[in-house]
Amino acid sequence: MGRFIRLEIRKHIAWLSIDRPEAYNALSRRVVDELDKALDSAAADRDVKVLVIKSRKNFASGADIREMADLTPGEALNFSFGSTFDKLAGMKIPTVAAIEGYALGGGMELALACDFRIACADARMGFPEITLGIMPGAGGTFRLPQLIGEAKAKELIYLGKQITAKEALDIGLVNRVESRDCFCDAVEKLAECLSAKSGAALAAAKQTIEENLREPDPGKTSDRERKNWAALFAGPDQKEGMNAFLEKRAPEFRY
Ligand code: CO8
Repeated sequence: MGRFIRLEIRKHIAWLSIDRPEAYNALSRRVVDELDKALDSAAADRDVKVLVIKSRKNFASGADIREMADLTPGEALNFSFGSTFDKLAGMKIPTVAAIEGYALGGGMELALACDFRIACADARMGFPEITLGIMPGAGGTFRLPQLIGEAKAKELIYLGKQITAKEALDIGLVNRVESRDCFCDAVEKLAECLSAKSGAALAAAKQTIEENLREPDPGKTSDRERKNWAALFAGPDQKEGMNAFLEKRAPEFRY
């Protein structure tokens, strides 16, 4: 896919990995541009039902500080990764961040833009931006409080300290923590489990959850849910899922 991003598609799962180990996978402009293109490729592939973002050793140590050090405000605006991370968050398929090692700053914001975060027991997470005289700028100020609540989000962002995988699990920042020995298998199992589900139902559930979080007007949320729920009865997966139950067999969903 590029020098720093690899995209491999196996059994309906797109495995997107960041490969810049010498800088602990720091997110340079080029890394993010390659990531953006890889997201487009995965989204355009009708065969892909799940996207996993992974890395070797470290998930991502944040935006590249060397590249940011001398930016003017205008240049900083152009450097921002927000639109790529919004693209990731807006993908129709379920997305998983497989976090090992450091996930800091922009690296953590990348993980926040995914639906699931599964962490290796040795992972270290945090938002150290404040220690650099800046703040999160690619989703951290809204995705983090939405996920873990305002008080904990402010604590992480204001203090900038790193937390362990166990602490991240306790505050709901990650869905699961796995030992190093089980980590890869657990990620693969989760991705396979998601890929066997109805893609249409997953996409509808994801879209409804996202829209209802963005626009939590009580009048609209339940209306939207009802309509999106009913629309699923037009597709083959609902018939297959229900008939499979009645015929006491496993469903075989098409996309
Ligand atoms: N940027 C650039 N280089 C980095 C980064 C980074 N974020 N992180 C690590 N590196 C490089 C180091 O410079 C070093 O390179 P070299 O060997 O050439 O000196 C190499 O990776 C290894 O790093 P260390 O020697 O520091 O290794 P340690 O094991 O001692 O520490 C840490 C590892 C804890 C990850 C440490 O490197 C560190 O604290 N890194 C910085 C983490 C950080 O502050 N991240 C936040 C950056 S700001 C941000 O992400 C803002 C997001 C806003 C997004 C919106 C627009 C972009």
